Amino acid sequence: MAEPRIVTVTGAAGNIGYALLFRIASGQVFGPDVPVKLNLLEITPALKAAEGTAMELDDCAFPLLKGIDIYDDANAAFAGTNAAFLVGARPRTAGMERADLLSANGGIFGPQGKAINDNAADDIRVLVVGNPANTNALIAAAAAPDVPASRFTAMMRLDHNRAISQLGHKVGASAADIENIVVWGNHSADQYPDVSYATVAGKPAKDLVDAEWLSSYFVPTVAKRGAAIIEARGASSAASAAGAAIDHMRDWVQGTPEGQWVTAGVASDGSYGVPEGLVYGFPCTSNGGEWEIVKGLEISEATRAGIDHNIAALEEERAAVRELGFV
Ligand code: NAX
Repeated sequence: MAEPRIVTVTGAAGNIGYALLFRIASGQVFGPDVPVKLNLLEITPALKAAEGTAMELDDCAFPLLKGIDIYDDANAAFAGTNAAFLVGARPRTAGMERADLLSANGGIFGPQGKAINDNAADDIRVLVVGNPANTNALIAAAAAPDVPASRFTAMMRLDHNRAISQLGHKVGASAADIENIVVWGNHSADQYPDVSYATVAGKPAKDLVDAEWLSSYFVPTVAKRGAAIIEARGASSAASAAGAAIDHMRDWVQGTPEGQWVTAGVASDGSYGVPEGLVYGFPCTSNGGEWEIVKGLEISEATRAGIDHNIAALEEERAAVRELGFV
């Protein structure tokens, strides 16, 4: 059997952590032949709750799970880590200014980036889930100068999956029939879900839906789905977020299917006019363990406006955290 992969999950005692850890332990990221060891990172007051989750992981007797350790120290939690899911973050509370939110998260993702830089394995892959995910990934990457920026990614896959489902419901197709949708930009209400290149059972999606439905229903429904879930459940997306995190890391490690792309938040190389370095939702393929931005797509006027709107939003966030000294 292969050597165990060390997987660190931050915010392990939280909602998403509870939905995520069991799926990692069952082999859904690295495959059915690769054992895993889990490192759970939490803040000190949540260590006991993390212990409870670890007890339940134990009780599943997963054949691939080779150990669980719980930490409140980032350097220890990232020692030898091959894959990191950065889920724990400071949520926005009533009356909190945006600068305070960015500052509080910079205080989490900066030190975690440095701990990854100093302790993780050379093949470290990082997925930032905690919001504001794109900018938190930027902060973590900036604190890790010895790790290629391409190894720090942000989760746009939940938005991507939501877009697939909404299109599927509209045209009466299953998710498996839908390919090459993309959600450009930021994991926020600014995002631009785009069916320009999507196909449904091989047919162009654009021919199956009208522009009015796209602009007045599809785009806002996908972009505001997180709020709709909170309203319905009384709690934010957890299992679907964990599912998307699994999809992202699995495709990164094992590759995307031939001829298909997915959405990943990756550091821009300047493609589509997105300023270099911004962590931005792009159509991506993964081959040999590296994300690659799909190049050369024809960009419509509507898509251009969506891309530009997200550039402005993420530039603003970058300027704010630059002012705070995080990047
Ligand atoms: P919870 O509040 O249930 O859990 C968060 C956990 O993080 C808590 O147990 C807390 O103790 C821990 N934590 C806080 N600071 C930490 C630190 N410095 N080190 C380690 N652990 C720390 O939130 P949950 O519902 O699990 O959501 C987690 C994050 O995911 C939030 O920021 C949320 O906004 C974000 N989301 C991102 C999504 C995406 O698509 N990118 C979608 C789902 C979700 O909204």
